[in-house]
Amino acid sequence: LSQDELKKIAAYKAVEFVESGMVLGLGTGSTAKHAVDRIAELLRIGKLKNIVGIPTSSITHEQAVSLGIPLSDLNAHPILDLAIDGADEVDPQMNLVKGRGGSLLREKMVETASKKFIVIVDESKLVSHLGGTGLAMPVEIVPFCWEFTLRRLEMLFIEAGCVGKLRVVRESSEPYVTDNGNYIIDLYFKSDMGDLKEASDAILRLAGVVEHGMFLDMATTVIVAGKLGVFVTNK
Ligand code: DER
Repeated sequence: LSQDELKKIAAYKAVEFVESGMVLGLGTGSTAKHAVDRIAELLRIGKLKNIVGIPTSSITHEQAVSLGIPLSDLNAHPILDLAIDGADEVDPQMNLVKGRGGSLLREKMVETASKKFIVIVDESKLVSHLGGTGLAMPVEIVPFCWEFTLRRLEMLFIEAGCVGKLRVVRESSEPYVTDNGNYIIDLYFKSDMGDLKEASDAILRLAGVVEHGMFLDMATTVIVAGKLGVFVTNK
């Protein structure tokens, strides 16, 4: 089974937990895309009814519009029944790194507003601890004096050999701009970044930081698709 087939299996399993009448957070990324496709298919054949989708990015918004999924937003629906989304890393405590697709702010807003949050991954996303070597930890920052903020982020984790890189649009030096008009700094660690909650608080205390890609204690279910099958783990 290819990685994309595993992603599809995890996504379809998650959609089994969707009930008619739900207000749903629609995730972003190649795994969540399968879930949005599946929800639209079940709506089309009448197996699901009265679903309202709350997209976590403009790209998911466009996908849902093209598939005819009724959409709304957090202003109209400040509490959601369920959110389904992918992740870049999942640790044994179900803490996540998200944001390599650049949508971490709206994802975190939607997913913290959801009663339940199902994470869908293929087994390649499972890690022993977050922020492992070579894996980016995204931080959304304001564009104003971004180098100043990048340096301050590096200084926070100087013992962990942290290096920050401004995310640019593929094969260019143009800064990547999020749906919210912000930049993203990807942090790379040479050694363990330490206590995740402390790291999270330290990052968020920096003026100029908008949000980071650690989703701590948020997932209520993780669905992993791998060579041996698909596994559902509840918090
Ligand atoms: O950017 C994001 O947060 C995405 O959800 C990402 O974490 C997962 O993307 P993938 O399903 O394409 O691997």
